Amino acid sequence: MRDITEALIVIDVQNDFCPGGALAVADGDSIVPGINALMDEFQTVVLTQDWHPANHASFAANHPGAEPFGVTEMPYGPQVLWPTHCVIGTPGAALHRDLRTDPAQLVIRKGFRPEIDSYSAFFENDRETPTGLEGYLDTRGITQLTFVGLATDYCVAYSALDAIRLGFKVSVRQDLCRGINLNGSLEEARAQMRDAGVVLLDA
Ligand code: VGL
Ligand code: ZN
Repeated sequence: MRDITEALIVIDVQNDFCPGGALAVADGDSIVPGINALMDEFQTVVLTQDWHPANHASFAANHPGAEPFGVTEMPYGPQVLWPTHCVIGTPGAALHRDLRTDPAQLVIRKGFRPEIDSYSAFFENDRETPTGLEGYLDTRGITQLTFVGLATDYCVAYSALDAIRLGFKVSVRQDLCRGINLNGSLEEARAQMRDAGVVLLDA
């Protein structure tokens, strides 16, 4: 069993990011058994869910003439326009049916404001509007985080980089993550995490 100061953060293991989903990550569901097993090592487990209203600004469908996977400019910077995904209350937004949820003490939902996307479990894409996760971890005395889930190059990487910025010790189990890899985003995210001091682990 890991120390009481450690937590496992399971990012966005939702149907829409798994094969058959609206924003499917190749092999996304293959990490579920390994994540389930890893939960037994941690005294604190947090799950996150991407959780968007239908009119969300990150959806290409809400930008007339725009195609999915294009980029637009938002007040907070460039924003990839995604296929409509993880709409609040839909089956695509549900956690994968085989993912264990009983060991989790907290489920954080993010991206629920129509006008701003949220990749990170800590902050929305303006990098300053908090989700509340930092306060939860701090007040519970947690200082070391292990990240797993989907997608390596977006929500996992943004979360891990914010965690470093906030002063946590951070590992990413790469074997228990899968990436979208849009225009080389996977290699870029790995390099950014490595440079920031994230420990990149494999099985
Ligand atoms: C994600 C793109 C859009 C993710 C969420 O979970 O990595 N990626 N929304
Ligand atoms: Zn999203």
